[in-house]
Amino acid sequence: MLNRRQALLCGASFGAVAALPVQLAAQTREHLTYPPLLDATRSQRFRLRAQAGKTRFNGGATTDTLGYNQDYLGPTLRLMTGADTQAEVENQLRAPVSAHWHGLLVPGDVDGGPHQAIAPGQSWRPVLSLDQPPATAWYHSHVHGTTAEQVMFGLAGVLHVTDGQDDRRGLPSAYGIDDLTLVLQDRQFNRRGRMTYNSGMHDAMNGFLGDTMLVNGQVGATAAVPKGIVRCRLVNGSNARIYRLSLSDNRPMHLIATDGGYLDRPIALSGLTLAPGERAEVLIEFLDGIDCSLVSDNIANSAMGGMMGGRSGGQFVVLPFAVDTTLPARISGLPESLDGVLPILDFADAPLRRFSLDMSMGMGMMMTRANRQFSINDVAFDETALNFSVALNSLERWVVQGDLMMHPFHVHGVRFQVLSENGQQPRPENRGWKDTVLVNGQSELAVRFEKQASRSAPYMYHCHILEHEDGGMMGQFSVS
Ligand SMILES: [Cu+2]
Repeated sequence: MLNRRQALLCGASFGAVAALPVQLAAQTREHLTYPPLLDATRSQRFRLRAQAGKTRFNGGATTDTLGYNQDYLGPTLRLMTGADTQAEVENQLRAPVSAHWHGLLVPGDVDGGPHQAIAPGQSWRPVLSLDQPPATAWYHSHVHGTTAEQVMFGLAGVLHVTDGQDDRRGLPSAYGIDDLTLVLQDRQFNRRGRMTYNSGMHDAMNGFLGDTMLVNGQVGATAAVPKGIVRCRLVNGSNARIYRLSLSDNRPMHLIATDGGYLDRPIALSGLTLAPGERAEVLIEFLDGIDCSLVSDNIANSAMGGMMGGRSGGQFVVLPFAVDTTLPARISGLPESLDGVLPILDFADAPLRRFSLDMSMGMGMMMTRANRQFSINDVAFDETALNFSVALNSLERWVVQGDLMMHPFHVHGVRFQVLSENGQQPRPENRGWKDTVLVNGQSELAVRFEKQASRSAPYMYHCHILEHEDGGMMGQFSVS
């Protein structure tokens, strides 16, 4: 017999779950689909076209959306490491867009940040030379001031960096069968089913939280999985929502990769936290043929400690899994080891740099959107001003402090190790290579600068709550 928790989570009743997102009550049994796979490992070239689209979510009205090559979101790009790939990004929209390769270790001039905005009607042709370990990365528009809105309406997609060796590693690699790409986003719809996003005071301050869960742009879908080991590449593509993920029957999730790629061996976790911009790859066992759901705690993360209506508590279903014995179960055992390498970095002599992610709580900010005060070390983002420079191939120790609420801190073009969180050993999900870390108090990072970024094409560091980023919680640095 199901216990109460299982009954609530497995769809028997949602009425008693007093948690957002609420629209999960409208759950259907539609099959989850996956973004089209754009495999550029052989051709070593791909094209993206930023375009306007129309999408019908959850049987509601058709709503205006944005996408790369499609109506909402973009294809999953598979890129070979150790190779050069010719990209082309065309902008068919009436506003500038970009394609930032979040998690690719590429130089500043091809990073796709605010300095590589593509004007309407124009194309951008960067060459992406990859020499990093296999990883799940993603891409999204990153034009300063419109990032939150453009990502909200769909300008994002997933990147798989591969070396073609996953079969040797014993890892699931059949796209959409046992290797599942899952883009987690929360959104809001009006009564007619149109996606709404009006970044009012509350959203501007705390970041947008929607009441409807989307996976790969779908509401209420169920993922069919084989009766074996399934790999989930979890991408938090939400503007601001932090997920605390677990499985409804408490079976473990085996963490195999963080932002920067594989760990040295799987770590069995009962749950993991995934903040905006972060990725995690987990293996889930369905060998017993029993269904379960990916669920999340409801986390409010409000600057006003819940006074503004953001309530934490409860759980909601992110994605139900249904075992389908007709699907090929290729992998039936967990790998004992992986080949991810996390070197012990000698940072004793590394320069120390401090960052404070600041939110002004003055009345000015409360009154108007124009007076929002987001900054890092009291300096709001200025596209014309370089904040600092670092030496190529150097290592620095960064201490990042968050103001008032939790902030996911992302650095372009680098990878880092989390040395400590509030003086403690980092959480298990932060023990691999990272490019984004949720700062809840203070985090200490060892940052390695392996690629060049000139003064005219610098790297960004910013809060990945997109409303905070657009509001100025961002800076830029060069590497030379
Ligand atoms: Cu923030």
